[in-house]
Amino acid sequence: MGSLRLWLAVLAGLSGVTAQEDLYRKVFVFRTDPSDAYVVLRAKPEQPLLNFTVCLRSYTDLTRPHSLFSYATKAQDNEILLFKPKPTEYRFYVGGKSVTFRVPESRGDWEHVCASWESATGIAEFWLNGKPRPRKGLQRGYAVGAEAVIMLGQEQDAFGGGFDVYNSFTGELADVHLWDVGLSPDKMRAAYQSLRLPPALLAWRSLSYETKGDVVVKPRLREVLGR
Ligand SMILES: *[C@@H]1O[C@H](CO)[C@@H](O)[C@H](O)[C@H]1NC(C)=O
Ligand SMILES: [Ca+2]
Repeated sequence: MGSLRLWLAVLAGLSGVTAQEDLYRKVFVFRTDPSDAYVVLRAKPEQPLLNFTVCLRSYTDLTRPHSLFSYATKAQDNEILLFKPKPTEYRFYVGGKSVTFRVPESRGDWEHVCASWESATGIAEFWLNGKPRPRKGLQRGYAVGAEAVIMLGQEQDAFGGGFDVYNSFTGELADVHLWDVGLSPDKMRAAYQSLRLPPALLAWRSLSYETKGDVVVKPRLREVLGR
């Protein structure tokens, strides 16, 4: 483990082993297809979210539907969901309603996405590889529940469960962040470029997580920006 800052804790409510770790230059590898593996991320917003931004980077050759980020509350399993139903579409859910962002088919490289939402206007932004797609709107006036199970690898159809393995993620995930603000365009680009970022509810450089099943943390094989 060397310099790895890792400690273990058993959390009340969910039996299992949790790590808090700086995952700089590391990835989660979900090895099987379909997969029953998942990673639970620990973050507890102190109050309902009226603004948020979620960003992550993925590397996969899946063409079937798959979940990238699943944030479920007891009242709504699709409270926040980033889902890729097919190679040319991302679907972004807030409070169970969704908007679709069409994207060019990936050239088989890492893809960086950020999705943000603002309650006051209902404006949803979707950034792909540091560039915004045309903005859309949903759930104006809504508040995202703070008590949530946040998960990578599976799409929740119930609070912490209800998985369909044919919506699971297979491949590599990295640079996962969640902020309780809408990031400015500069910060959206900074996230894509892996530059310095504002303090976050979930940050890749100090991620509290618990893995279940066939998912492992590995060093990156190369720089994600293709340099
Ligand atoms: C949400 O964002 C809007 C627009 O930036 C801002 O006016 C508002 O104060 C923010 N609300 C919260 C609770 O952060
Ligand atoms: Ca669901």
